Amino acid sequence: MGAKLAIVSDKPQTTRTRILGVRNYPDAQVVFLDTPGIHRPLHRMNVRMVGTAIDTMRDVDLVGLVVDVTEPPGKGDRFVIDLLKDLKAPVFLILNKIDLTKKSKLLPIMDRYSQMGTFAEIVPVSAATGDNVDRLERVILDRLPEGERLYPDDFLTDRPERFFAAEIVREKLLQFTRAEIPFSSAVVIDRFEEPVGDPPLLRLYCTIVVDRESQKPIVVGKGGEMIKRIGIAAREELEKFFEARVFLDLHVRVKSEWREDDGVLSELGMDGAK
Ligand SMILES: Nc1nc2c(ncn2[C@@H]2O[C@H](COP(=O)(O)OP(=O)(O)OP(=O)(O)O)[C@@H](O)[C@H]2O)c(=O)[nH]1
Ligand SMILES: [Mg+2]
Repeated sequence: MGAKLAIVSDKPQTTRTRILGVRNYPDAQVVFLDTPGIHRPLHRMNVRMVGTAIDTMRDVDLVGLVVDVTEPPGKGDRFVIDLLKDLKAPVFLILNKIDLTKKSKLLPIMDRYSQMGTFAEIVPVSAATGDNVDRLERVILDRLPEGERLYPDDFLTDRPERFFAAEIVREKLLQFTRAEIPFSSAVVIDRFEEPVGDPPLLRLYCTIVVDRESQKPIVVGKGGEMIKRIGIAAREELEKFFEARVFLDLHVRVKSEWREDDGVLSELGMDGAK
């Protein structure tokens, strides 16, 4: 997209909502929709996440299934590929992380996937290095239906600024914590004060929500060490994203069973199946 719209982490189920990004080409416009991954839902939150993914794939002109080329296809992949069989839209298989694998390993992997389903294209890429991403873009453009552009030229995303602010804080929380914390926490923006002054200063008041009392001291850390670390890393990235100085106020609050709470989930932008 030319901008970072989706946070990244080494833990599964990082993306919780549908994120729209628009990319313009000289003679085309592509609206990319990133969704949560399809997984076995253990909480109401995860039911909504999977619902978002399934709704989105029924709604688009083309589906890109992104898989990790370093892991052999398993039961989960088979489940998703079977779901995709009912779609009218063409499905591309995107074999990601080719920077981590030998070229000679690619063909056998492609074969295995081809036996599991029908793909309009199979495209190996590296999201990390950008290798072959231009080819992926070209084959996407080749398959898209003709039509008017859906968004103005300067439109980048449908998500508001406070969504990205919360996601950037959550990315650092995911980066520095382990075990159950990444899965059982969320970030809420309590107040977002537009940048004022010269140089501009953005004031952000955030709450990190955890599921249980015992998780609070983990996120706060000894003598507040952990929350400070999260705050420093988040502020650095927020300043780049918003091109402003940032004042960041972080709190931790326990809200038990928040992943089962429809009100909280909607507030967090997890609409689920509509
Ligand atoms: N080496 C390598 N690592 C990558 C590549 N693409 C993604 N990763 C890593 O893979 C991990 C997962 O990346 P995400 O962007 O969070 O993956 P996702 O598919 O969006 O996953 P969820 O949002 O959790 O459903 C992160 O640690 C990334 O740094 C790649 O091309 N090469
Ligand atoms: Mg993601």
